[in-house]
Amino acid sequence: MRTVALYRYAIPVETGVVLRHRRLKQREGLIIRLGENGREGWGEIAPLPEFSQESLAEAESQAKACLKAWRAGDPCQFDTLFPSVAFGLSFAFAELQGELGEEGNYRVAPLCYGDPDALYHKLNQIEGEKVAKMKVGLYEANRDGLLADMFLSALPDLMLRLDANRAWSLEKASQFARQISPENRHRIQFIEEPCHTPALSRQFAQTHQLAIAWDESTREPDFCLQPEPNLRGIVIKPTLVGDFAKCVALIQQAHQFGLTVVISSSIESSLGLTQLARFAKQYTPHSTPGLDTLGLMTAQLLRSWQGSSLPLIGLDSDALQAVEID
Ligand code: OSB
Ligand code: MG
Repeated sequence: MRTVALYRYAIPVETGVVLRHRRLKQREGLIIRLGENGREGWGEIAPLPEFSQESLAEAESQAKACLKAWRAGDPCQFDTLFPSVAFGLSFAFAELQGELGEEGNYRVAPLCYGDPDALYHKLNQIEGEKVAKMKVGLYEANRDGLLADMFLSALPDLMLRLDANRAWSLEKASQFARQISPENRHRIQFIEEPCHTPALSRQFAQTHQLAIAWDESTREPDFCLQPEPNLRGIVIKPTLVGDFAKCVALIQQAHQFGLTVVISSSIESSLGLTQLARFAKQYTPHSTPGLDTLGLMTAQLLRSWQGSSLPLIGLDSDALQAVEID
């Protein structure tokens, strides 16, 4: 017999979490539970405002229809679903079928904001590859460049990932690049989407001999992954990309081209984040995932992230409400 359950959650986030044009007050999403033959599979469906095309209400009605159909014995066609729904359902199936490993990659690339001392302490707690991530493009490009160069000079074993989210013109990107000392350049692992368009990002990378990575580009309808000069890797956010098999295919293609793949967060709750850590352990074991977003939340949901002391919301909490499916 097949059983299904659906829950809606809302978790307050730390003040000041800004997504593109809006300030996030709480993270909202859905949790699904599938049961069959004494086994369970859980999944999270949480469209990210400003990033996902679908709303939570749209995702919810699609999820309900899928859950009903599956309970009645029908298979699920992921390629017709919203990415967030495909992610949540397919990861729940993967758990149910034992296809998602138990062990997770909980190493993080800590997000750094401007205080080298704070980063120094975080990095000293990290074993293995010391890699941090810095958002750029929000302030003056010269300032971003000076700051990145300072981090690299202060911490000689630091590798830095930068993320510009397509914020720069070629001129702004060049201002940034000119602040990076030649001897520090090779420790910039990559800059995610430096310029307004992929073509400008390519031109920038070529001119300044800096490595880049695709993030937004991987989700464009006509995206076709190709090896190219200065392209070091791709970022995969499964909530925005889609189902398990689709993500695996993209990873395998990237690995064939020798590219680094970073499994990354769309600010899921700890339930989704721990699944992403397990997915990363399984398919990108040599790459530090981009999952350092639990700190934006005030609580964890149902499952605990290794080492986190945030309170855990259980099924009995008001923050989690059962949704009728029929
Ligand atoms: O800009 O890559 C982004 C999270 C949500 C939405 C967009 C982004 C992010 C992150 C996640 O940066 C953390 C990471 O990728 O390291
Ligand atoms: Mg990015």
